[in-house]
Formats: sequence, C-alpha cells, structure tokens
Amino acid sequence: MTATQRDIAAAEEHSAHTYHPLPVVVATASGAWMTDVEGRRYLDMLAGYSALNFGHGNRRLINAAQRQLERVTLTSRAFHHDRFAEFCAALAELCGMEMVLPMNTGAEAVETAVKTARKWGYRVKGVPDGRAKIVVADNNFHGRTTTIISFSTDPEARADYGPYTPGFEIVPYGDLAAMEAALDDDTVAVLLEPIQGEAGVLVPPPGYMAGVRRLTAERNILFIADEIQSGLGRTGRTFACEHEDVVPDMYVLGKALGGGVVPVSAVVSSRDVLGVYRPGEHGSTFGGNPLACAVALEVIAILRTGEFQARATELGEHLHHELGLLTGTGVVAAVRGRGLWAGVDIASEHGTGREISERLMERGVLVKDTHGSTIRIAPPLVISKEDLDWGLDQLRAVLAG
Ligand code: IF1
Repeated sequence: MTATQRDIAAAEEHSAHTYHPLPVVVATASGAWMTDVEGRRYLDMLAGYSALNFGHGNRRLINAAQRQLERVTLTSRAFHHDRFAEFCAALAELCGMEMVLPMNTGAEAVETAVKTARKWGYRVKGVPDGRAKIVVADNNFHGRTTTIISFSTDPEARADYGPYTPGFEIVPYGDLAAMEAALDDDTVAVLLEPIQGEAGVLVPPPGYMAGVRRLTAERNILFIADEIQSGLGRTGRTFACEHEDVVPDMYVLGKALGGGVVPVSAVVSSRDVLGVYRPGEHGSTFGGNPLACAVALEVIAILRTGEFQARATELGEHLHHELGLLTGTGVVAAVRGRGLWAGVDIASEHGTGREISERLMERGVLVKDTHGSTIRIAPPLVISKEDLDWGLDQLRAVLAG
C-alpha cells in the first residue's frame, strides 16, 4: 500500500463518509500549490472554496497568527480583548456599514443573519410575532444546519433532516417578477448569493440584484447578501454586489475573512439592524476570538490595498477569455462566472465533472466538480499567469483526450 492509499483507508474507516474526496492526500501547501504525502505537486484551483483567496501560507496572515498565538488566543466574550474593537471597526469600515456580529463558520453567520432579520422584523418593522418570512432563491447554498437546509432545494442536502424550519419562501433565482410577487407585509428579508456558487457559479441576469435592492428598499425589507464565497476579492471586487452597484442592508461573510488560516465569519450591517440585540440574545464561544480577529485584521488590511481585487479582475479576464474559446468546440457547453471564478459545463459525452476532476488530478491540477457535469475553477488569487496558463493547458489536454 502507498502512503496515499494507507491514509485514505484510515480516513474511510474512522470518519463519516460525508464527502467523496479526490484520492489525493495533501501534506503541505504554499501559494497556489499543494504537495501530497508522496511529494507530488498540484495546482490548487479550488482554494478551499474561496477561503484561500490570499494563497496557502500567506506570509502576512501566518505572521499575524503567530504573533497572536504568543499573546492570547481565546477569552470568550465574557471579557473584552484588545483585538476585538479594532477588528469590528475595521470590518464595518471595509463594508461601509456600522456594526459587526462576529461568528466562526459561514453557516453560523447565515443563521445569525436569519435570527437578526427575524428579531428586526418583530422589534423594528412590527411583524406579528412568529409570522416573519424570509425569501430565498432556488438552488441556493447557504450552509448545512437544519434551518438552512430547510430552505434548500437540493434533495441531497435536505433528505432525512425533517421536520424543517418554517418561515421561508423559495423563488426562482434571477426572476424579479417572482421575487416581487413573494414579498408581503410579513417579509422581513431577502437572502441571496450575488453569484450562486454551489449551483454552478450562476451569475444572475443584469439588473436582477439592483431590482431586488429596489423592491426590498421600497417595502422596508432587509436585503441580505451572502458573500461568503463571492466576496473578499474573488470576483475582482471586494464584494460581488459591487458589480451591480448594489449595497445590501447586510453582508454575510466567511471563508476568506479568515484567509484559510482560522474560521472567521461575520454579519455586517447598520446600527438600526444589529442594534436590536441585547446581551444574552445571541453568542458563540469562539466568535470574535483574538486569534480570529488578528488574522481577519490582516485580511482586511490586504483587501484595503485593492491588490487582489485587481489581480482577480486582470487574471479573471484572461481566464474567461481562454475558457470562452473552449465553448463552441462541442466539449464545453457553457462557461459562467466573474473574476477568478468560473463554472465550466462539460458536454456529458466528454465525462462527468468527477471524471474530468480525476483526469485533471492525474495531471497535477485540483478542481471540484459540482452537480453532474460542471467543474468549478477558483484558484487562490495569488496564482501567477504562468501557473494559470499551465492549469488551462492541462484542462485543454483533458478535454481533448
Ligand atoms: C460543504 C458547497 C461551496 C457557501 C455560501 C454559506 C456557506 C457556504 C455561499 C457555509 C459554504 C462550502 C461548504 C462546503 C463546500 C462549499 C460549497 F459546495 F457546499 F456549496 F463553496 F459552494 N454560504 N460552502 O458557499 O459556510 O459553514 O461551510 O463555513 O459543506 O461541502 P461554512
């Protein structure tokens, strides 16, 4: 047995099979590259689903973490600590908002957004208790908690987890008329991904996000943008909403906010919205911990330079140009996305997304398939043009094969 086979067998024996990982066992990583237990190198074109926007082992983030590890890593929120206010002020400023509620994972931040919208609905908007409704899109992905999968349309994500949390209405993504029809006096929020990641990197029709912004503003409904995957540089802007000149009432952030070093997530909004909370009404052991704040402060400083947004724009134009040349060849049915983020639909006769991913792995490129025959391309934003081109060469070779 090879080291890879041994490790995979042990993982299969001792862990719940909630994933079907590619047969590679990563040992180290740096920049856009990962190295497995047998010394083979792979170009990372998934970046931890966009948690690793700033690359593996980003020196600034590792140094920030190492400095904080020597100071204090956790106090709980029972006490203040000297990175907390700085983090909240810096994140609010980055978002052009006033207040932050820090959590750890994306799902926790989405749950926090749901609870915040409901509490705001009852205490500020005046919706009768228990009647709050939140409108979401079909093919959404917002996490894996029982409330969040209650409004999922993915049978795999929902099956066997009932009874489901009520209070959500699902409308077709991109359909403004359907959205308008769903809004009523009990609607407290609309929750959308500005670009749907898991659904296959679906960019909504031009004007859709702006239309939802107008409809929700007219009806005193919170527009909540889940930018956990689309945000923090991935699409070439700090927030994907910026491509539509839309400012939501609330950003939900995660993944790259911790740079792939520590889990950091947050809800960011106005004082009118996040001011609804009183002590004891929400919380988290690790939310806003010193280590998370230290790393996230460095992420915010990196984002303030605009360097990674510019890289994602420039290299993204190149990526989408090259992928566009593959459509019409009969091999690639469609390409979608923005910045350094693309969903590539493979014509089914050329293999499933999984098969393409496995053939790419054999050539030293790691991507993730999603539903059926789509592969996602989302490298760390530190990727060089040369490495991106090398990765595209491997994709062309696999698709030609
Ligand atoms: C898995 C998907 C991506 C997210 C958005 C909230 C969350 C996610 C827009 C929850 C998380 C992750 C979860 C991970 C795989 C990955 C994923 F395939 F599941 F859907 F990226 F597309 N909002 N997405 O994308 O954040 O709680 O995970 O920190 O569960 O398999 P989390």
